[in-house]
This record gives sequence, structure tokens and C-alpha cells, in this order.
Amino acid sequence: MLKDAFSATIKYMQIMDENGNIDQQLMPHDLDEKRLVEFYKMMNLARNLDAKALSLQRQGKLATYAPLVGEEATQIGSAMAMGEKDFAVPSFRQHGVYIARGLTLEQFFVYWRGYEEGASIDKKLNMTPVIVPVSTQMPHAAGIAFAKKYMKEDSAVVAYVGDGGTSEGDFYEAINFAGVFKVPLVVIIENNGWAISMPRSEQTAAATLAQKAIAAGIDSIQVDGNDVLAVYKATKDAIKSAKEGKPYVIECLTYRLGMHTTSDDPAKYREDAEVEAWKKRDPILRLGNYLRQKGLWDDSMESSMMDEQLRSIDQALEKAEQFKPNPDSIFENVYSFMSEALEEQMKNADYSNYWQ
Ligand SMILES: Cc1ncc(C[n+]2csc(CCOP(=O)(O)OP(=O)(O)O)c2C)c(N)n1
Ligand SMILES: [Mg+2]
Repeated sequence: MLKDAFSATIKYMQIMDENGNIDQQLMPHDLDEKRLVEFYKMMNLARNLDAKALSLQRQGKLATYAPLVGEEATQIGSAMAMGEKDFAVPSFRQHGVYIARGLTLEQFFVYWRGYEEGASIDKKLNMTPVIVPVSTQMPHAAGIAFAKKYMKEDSAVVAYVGDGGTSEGDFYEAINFAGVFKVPLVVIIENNGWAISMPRSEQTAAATLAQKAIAAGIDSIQVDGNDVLAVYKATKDAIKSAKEGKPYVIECLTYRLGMHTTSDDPAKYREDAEVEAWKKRDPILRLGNYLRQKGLWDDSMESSMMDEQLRSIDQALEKAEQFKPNPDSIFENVYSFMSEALEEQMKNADYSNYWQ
């Protein structure tokens, strides 16, 4: 006998196409015009902040930085679908998620100027700091989700991982755990086409990254990651499902328009034509065109938004540049307690040349 033991399909969702046409049946009912304008402004703020960070890094005023440009819809659409009590576990490129969830621009700059104080995130914001080791945030996210369930909190965990990150053991372990223990975990795969110089096509032979969830027995979907409406709806639905004991994986198809980090030069390994093709699918232009067609946006609103955002970015930077950490902090937060050896070192440390 030979019969099908199991079969599955992966659905793809897009709500707003590249010409601004909306699939009305899928349009989320809770999105009014005001909210769409908020999405647009937040996506722009993320891009403006990103451009500033890149320019500061080039002036030697910021540490190595991973730009988000092109990935705004994936980050803002998912972050805006979360409630205050939900918990975000970003990786290292999700600056849009941080600011959409309330991290101040000043703290963003403090962190990327190299001060760990920037990583000490207000507990009320419910999110972990930047995590650079690829995919190591995933078991943490599954563990936090387990705690949310155990404590019976009305909260889902939304974790972010790159296309490359889905090849790591940590990714599989996390989704396997989530499936077994039915924890409220939503995984956003931010598939931006590249893992440094490794294209998605060479990353895995799997046809979609969403289908990796099937092996863990959890539901998944692939969405147009440059369509903020599709990302929003998928995340909102997934959070609801996760809270009901059904974790979820969402693969967002987007594109890294910039370099991997400021220490990378993508011209060495990818064609300009590919980048140009994706620029035509710019998530901000797409929503902007729609808002203009609907009479919800115009040139004067655009220029006052830009002025306001650039001003607030400059003001935050000014404050962040004045930040002076307490040198003792290099000894703190290494362990949950201070060991005798560390205490001794702290006592004997000489900071007299620290600020020179
Ligand atoms: C465990 C580990 N291996 C390797 C690296 C070096 N590294 C940093 S980012 C990266 C690629 C990540 O690609 P992806 O998951 O697609 O995320 P993206 O950078 O595209 O946002 C690699 C290999 C690392 N930080 N951690
Ligand atoms: Mg990637």
C-alpha cells in the first residue's frame, strides 16, 4: 500500500498590490484612514532614522550598523499589529519595530553609539534588546512565550528572524518547542533575500521558508512583506491564534535595499538590476500612492512630516551625544550578582583618563 500520509499547502497573502489596488475581502476592518496615515508616518520615521544612522556611521559617530531600508512594511506592519502587553523579540535590523513600540530615538542613538545603557529597555515596552548572534533570540522567544502561558498572561511573543536565521538549529528548536507546548509564539521571518552575501536561493532547497513550520506542526503563511496591510493582518490573526494555543510562522517576502551592515559592500556580490527592480516595489511609495489617490495625503503634508521627523531625529541625536555612561557600568550586569573578583576590580579601576 502506498498512500498520502500527510499533505499541506502554504498560502500567500497580498492585500494592496503594487498599483495600490486593494483586495477588499481581506482588508482588516479595524484599519481606518487615521491608522493608515499613522502607518505611513511610522514607516517614514524608520527610514529617516535609518538614513541618519548610516550617515553618522560614515562620519565615525556610530558603531557598525545594519540598515533596514526596504523592510519598513514588514517591521511596522507587524509591530503595529501587536498590543502593549504582547512582547517583541527583535534581532539586529528591526529598528522599525523598536521605535514603533515606543523606544525613544535618543535611546536608539545611545545604543548604536556603542553604549550598553541603550540596551537597557524600559520593562513597560515589553521587548528584548538588540541580539546579534543569528537566531539565538529564537529559543529565548519560545521560553518567554512559555512563561506567558505559565503565568496565564494575555500576551503573545512576536519574534523576528532573517531568512538566513531559519537555517540555524535554534530556529527549529524554538518552533518545535512552540508546537509541542502550544505556547503563544508568532515568528516573523523577515526574508529580505540575502544573508550577508548568501542569496536566498542558495540558503535552502525549501520552496518557501514558511513551510519549515509544517515539520514543527504549526501553522504558517507567506505574505508580501512590502505590503504593510498584509503584514498587519497576518500578524494580528497570528497573535490571536497564538493566544489560543496555536503558534504561528509568517514569512514576509521583502528585500534588503541597502548593505548587510556598514562593513559590507553588496556591489561585490549582487546585480544592480535586482536592486532596481525591488526599488519599484518600495513599501513606502506603495502606501503613499494609495493615500494620495484617496485624498488622504498631499505634498504639503509630506513636507511638514519630513521637517518634523528630521527635527525630532536631530534633537534626539543631540541629547544622545551628551550621554556619558558611568564607567562602573562595565562591571555591572555581567552576572545577576557581583562576584568578589569583579568587586575588587571595580574598586581598583582608575578612570582618570576615561574621557580623554
Ligand atoms: C551564530 C552567528 N553566525 C554568524 C553570524 C554572522 N552573521 C551576522 S548576520 C548574518 C546573516 C544573517 O542573515 P539573515 O538571517 O537573513 O538576516 P539579515 O541580516 O538579512 O537581516 C551572519 C551570518 C552571527 N552574527 N551569528
Ligand atoms: Mg536576510
